[in-house]
Amino acid sequence: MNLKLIKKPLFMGMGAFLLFSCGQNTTTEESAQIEEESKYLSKPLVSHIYTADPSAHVFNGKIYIYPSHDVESEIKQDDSGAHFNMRDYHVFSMDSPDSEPVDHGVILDVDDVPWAKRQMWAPDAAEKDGKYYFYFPAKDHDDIFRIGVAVADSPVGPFKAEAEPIKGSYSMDPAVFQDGNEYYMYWGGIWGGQLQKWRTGKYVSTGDLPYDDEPADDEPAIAPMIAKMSDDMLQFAEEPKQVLILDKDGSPIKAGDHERRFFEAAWVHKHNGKYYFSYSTGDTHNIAYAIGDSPYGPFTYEGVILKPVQGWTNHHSIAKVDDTWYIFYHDTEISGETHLRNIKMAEMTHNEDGTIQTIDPMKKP
Ligand code: FUB
Repeated sequence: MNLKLIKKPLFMGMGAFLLFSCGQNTTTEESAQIEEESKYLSKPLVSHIYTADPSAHVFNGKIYIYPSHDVESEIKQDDSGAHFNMRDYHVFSMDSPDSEPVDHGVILDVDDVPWAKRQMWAPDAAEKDGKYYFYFPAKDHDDIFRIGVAVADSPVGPFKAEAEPIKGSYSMDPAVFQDGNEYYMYWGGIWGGQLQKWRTGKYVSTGDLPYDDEPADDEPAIAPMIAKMSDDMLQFAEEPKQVLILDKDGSPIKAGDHERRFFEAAWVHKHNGKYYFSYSTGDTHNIAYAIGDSPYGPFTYEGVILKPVQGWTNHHSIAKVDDTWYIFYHDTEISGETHLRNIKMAEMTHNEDGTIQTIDPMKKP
């Protein structure tokens, strides 16, 4: 995340338009209310705490959402997202897409993770043989992002963290995808997520700015990572590999192509035998997607699933509930502050040809 580039609120000009278009009988206050009510596609799912980066899964017929827990802290905003200074996680369940989410409370705190120091960022969870695995990134005591795992007998915890992060893990935004009996972790994020500092296979930081270690604009963009999980779900079962995102002509998307290159927030879902790799484009604020024939890719860039939300970050997950696909995402409707977000959900539709209909989060259907 680049926090210098905090986006201006979207649709700033819309109020003026409504004032003119609502006619003489509409007061300024009423117009403002109409604007407020009409500008978001969905309403916040949770409002008693700030929540972001929702990873949703259906376990035993129920929806479980594992979000980040945004908090105000004394840490100043910087270019690496230091003020996203989260320290614990809650889990939420929903009986159906229309029901109110139930908060099951704190499932993991930074103080319960020996290797972690700060910044509990976007997590994910998986179920295998009746056990639940909660994957989370945090900065270690050297301020390097690692990915940890905590285990529970129930989707709502209590989760017990392993004493060490996953061996060979780095960067952030883990997402675990189940394909039959196999589980794969995707991860990574550039700038504040540090992925660009691992280009040599080791952590190398040549400057203070998050973009100092990026490739040149005409070089291939930094790729997200994948590794199959071990049988016990606690380690990688193989050397991590890069996930290639290609243009339609088969060439890798370039680092300078900010509209389409991978930034953070990897997610994979499978539909009609195809694998869909979706991700945030970061400073251009879209959730984009690419399609492939294997969990390893390569994936060919296809388009945008979710247009920019209100707030700098855009981060999502995708889950099928009964026969309907949903996208879970966040914005800053409640706080107006980029680091104090609230989770939302909306229906998502695959077209007959396998493409996905673009969703505008700032527009009522
Ligand atoms: O919530 C902290 C970070 O913001 C996440 O890890 C990123 O994906 C972005 O949403």
